[in-house]
Amino acid sequence: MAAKITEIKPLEILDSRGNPTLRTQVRLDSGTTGKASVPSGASTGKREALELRDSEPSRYLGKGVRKAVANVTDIIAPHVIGMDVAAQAEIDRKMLELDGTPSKSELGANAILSVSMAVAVAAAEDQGMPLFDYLGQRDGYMLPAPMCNILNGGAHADNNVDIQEFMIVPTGAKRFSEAIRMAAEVFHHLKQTLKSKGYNTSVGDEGGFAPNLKANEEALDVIMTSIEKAGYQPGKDIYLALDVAASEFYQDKTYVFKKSDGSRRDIDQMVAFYQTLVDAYPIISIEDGFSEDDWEGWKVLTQALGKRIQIVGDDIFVTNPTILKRGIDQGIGNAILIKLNQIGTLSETIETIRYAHAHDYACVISHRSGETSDTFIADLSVALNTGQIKTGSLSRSDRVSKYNRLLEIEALLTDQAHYAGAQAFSKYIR
Ligand code: 2PG
Ligand code: MG
Repeated sequence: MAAKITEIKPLEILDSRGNPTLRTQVRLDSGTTGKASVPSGASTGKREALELRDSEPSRYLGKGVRKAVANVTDIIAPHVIGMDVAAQAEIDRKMLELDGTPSKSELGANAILSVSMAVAVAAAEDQGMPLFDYLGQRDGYMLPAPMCNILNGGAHADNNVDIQEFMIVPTGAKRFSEAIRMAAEVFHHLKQTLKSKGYNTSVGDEGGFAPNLKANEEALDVIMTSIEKAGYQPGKDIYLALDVAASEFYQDKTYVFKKSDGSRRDIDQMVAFYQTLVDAYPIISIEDGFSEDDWEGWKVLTQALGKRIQIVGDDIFVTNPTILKRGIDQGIGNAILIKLNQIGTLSETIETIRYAHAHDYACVISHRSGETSDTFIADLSVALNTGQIKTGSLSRSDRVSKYNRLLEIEALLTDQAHYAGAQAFSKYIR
């Protein structure tokens, strides 16, 4: 018989940007405990579940989460204490009921998610199972291909680069540990390449470098050079991926490269811009190439490039099964970014992943730009066999903690740990 929940204790802690967030601990009658911390985004989608903040200007510039903490203690805990810890779906449903809003604005998605995740962690611990195995319950796991964001721009960096994330994907590795080594080597070579050009090598929110560059394309050039210097072949050993986060610079139905040269592009010009990039560089994935409010642009992009590359919806789908369904029906994208805190419970996150997979949409499990050392998403990516994870650069503990957890899982699984690598992108590798 599974253990019962006896105590739920939330705590206001700091995330990697120095903003408050929640860490919640769940205790069971067996004595076992489980903890989980909630991340926080900067380039958030409008339709994300609500992150409840106190808006008290004198505390943490209004970003405190004491209300969310109180909602866990005063509203969620009294109803969830006594429940069977293995009843994840029931517990999540109970919290949704207590909240009663579509956007989780009553209790806060941060409050709800901290409990939802901590319950799973405690349940796995109680059964003496690694979290991925408890969530996955299957034979045969796949280690995801990491999408490593080694150059930061957009809302994650104080530089003149409009595109938010420039990622490398070591598809040519044989094992996950080899993929991480290759990515880390490129990261170090990138530092030298930037230095040799007289550029700044301080890092942005996700641990990638954040230099001022001559143009967005120069980011791709310095990364290509660094891949080669590290001894790898771009477009064979390592591919490139972008998160444009275009919602951030969508103004009056056009896309304005406001951080660099101020140039404006309409839908056709944006598609042409991406086409040029995909022709010139080994790009296999573009996320949020168009705004969350520009479904027409998304359609045009999917028609133009959807057979050649992965087109990932983040802000547009916000991990929401209902919005994803609408997107799939309209032929928008061919993959979805998965962020637990965009939707606010583990059960709904898993529902979205299952729905995507059933419709042949790939899923990329993702961190947020504001993170903690929590490694839940590493286990989730293995449990659901998504084959892809995006969790930042090869520096800063908030980013590498997830990679390190995946290295641990690989070691734990020994020879059963199949690395997704090229297989995850087999439709697009040319
Ligand atoms: C994104 C994420 C993570 P943020 O846009 O994909 O990289 O950024 O958490 O700021 O939304
Ligand atoms: Mg994104």
